[in-house]
Amino acid sequence: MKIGFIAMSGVRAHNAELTKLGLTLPGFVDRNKIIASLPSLGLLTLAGMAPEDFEVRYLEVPDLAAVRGLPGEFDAVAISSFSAQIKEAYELADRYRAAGTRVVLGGLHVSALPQEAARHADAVVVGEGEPVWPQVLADLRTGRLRPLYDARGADFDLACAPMPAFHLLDIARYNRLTVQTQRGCPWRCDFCAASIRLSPRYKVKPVEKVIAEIRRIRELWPRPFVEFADDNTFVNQSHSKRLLRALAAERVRWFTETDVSVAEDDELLGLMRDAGCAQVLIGFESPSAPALQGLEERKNWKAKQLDRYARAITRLQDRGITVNGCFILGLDGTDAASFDEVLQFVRDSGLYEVQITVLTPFPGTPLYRRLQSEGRLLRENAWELCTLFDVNFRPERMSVAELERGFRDLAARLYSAESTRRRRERFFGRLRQRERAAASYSP
Ligand code: B12
Repeated sequence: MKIGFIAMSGVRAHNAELTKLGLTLPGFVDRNKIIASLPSLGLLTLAGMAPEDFEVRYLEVPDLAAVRGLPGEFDAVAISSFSAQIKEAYELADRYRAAGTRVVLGGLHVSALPQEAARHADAVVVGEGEPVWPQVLADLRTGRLRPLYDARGADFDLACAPMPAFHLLDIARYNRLTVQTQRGCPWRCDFCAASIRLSPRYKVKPVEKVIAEIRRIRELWPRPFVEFADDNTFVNQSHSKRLLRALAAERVRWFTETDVSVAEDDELLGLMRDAGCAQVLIGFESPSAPALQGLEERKNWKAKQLDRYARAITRLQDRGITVNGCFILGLDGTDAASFDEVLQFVRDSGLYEVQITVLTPFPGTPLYRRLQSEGRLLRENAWELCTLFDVNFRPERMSVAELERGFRDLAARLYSAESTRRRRERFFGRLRQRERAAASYSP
């Protein structure tokens, strides 16, 4: 049986003006070029589980409008997409079903809205794919696919994680590859649409498995740059230290997502540097206290971290690890002054890299339900606006137009060639200074 694993891999912003801005600003282009070329780790993982008598192929569809008919012929296809491109995924699924190919849909969006997805699929997978995928394959073989495979509650043990089928990739097309070291997050931020929606419990992949994946990648690509497809890597500190010690021996450079607490532990920071950490992405969300209030629903954790932000950035960057600070515009409690506040914080803190996004009500999140119940969604089911750059809600203390304009202007100021150069120079200047000071210090 021939199975096609198809990743919808396009989309930056729905709004043409924003897309143009994204394509012309230097700081923006750098990050966009990097991340736009990541493969779907979810599909590669499932492809890695297929028994040998299945013929498997991986392909990406960045823009369905550019594809006439079908992108490839298969007995069955497994299609993965996030919300922003889900309507294209549904259209592709419809085309395949019309041609007699069986269609399986899964992923974050489909898990949030399985009934919507079921209108376009022979089978829908809800939750983590691994616990139910062997059954899906068995049922495909016997021609008795069930409409729904629900993995919620299965709580997949990452000690059983399969090796992703990296060999299916045309490696030359990518500038990074992803490896996942953990799923879930201890925090419950109301806007979060990442893996806590599939796997609420924080869990880690055994160190040996992570290293095995990196080694497999290195067989295909001797000096890769690895992006950990994690939500919050260093929560379990003793595990993190073991992972970092093992990574140090692999001599790879890598990027990951974590929270601000990482900067509290000197030993951890030293290990991160020695293990090849190039950059960490941290969701600061806002430099203003009212905006952080209530964002994290379990312990109001985010609101309690604001005082640590500047120090955390300095402590990480002083070890040569750049920080990519993320800020959300349009949060409740913020008004038109918030754009300047972000700009000021970025300048004062010396952040090397910055990412701004618009508050986005993704389906399946508490934020979505809240905005819906408050009548603040601009359009229902407008999933194509789930890009993190398009506005689809009524902000609390500014108009939609103010948010859109403020976001565009802030992007222009943050990502101009001049601002980007200044941030880089400041980081490298300080690093050189510290290296000189360390070299001249003789105890
Ligand atoms: C790497 C990444 C990318 C890569 C790779 C995307 C890809 N094709 O997989 C790139 C850079 C291309 C990308 C693009 C975008 N991304 Co992105 N990305 C991530 C990131 C960092 C990791 C995702 C990952 O690899 N997870 C690990 C894998 C193993 O998990 P998984 O994909 O969920 O797969 C599991 C299950 O979902 C399931 N499964 C998945 N697909 C399928 C399919 C079938 C058939 C089955 C059975 C099961 C199944 O099985 C898998 C194993 O359990 C997350 C943030 C995060 N930290 O998680 C954001 C994230 C997924 N991205 C997000 C967004 C918004 C985008 C963009 C819209 C950005 C933009 N403006 O262009 C685009 C959308 C692309 C699209 N086609 O819709 C949001 C999505 C939220 C949502 N619900 O839609 C996230 C959560 C980030 C956030 N800030 O909220 N992204």
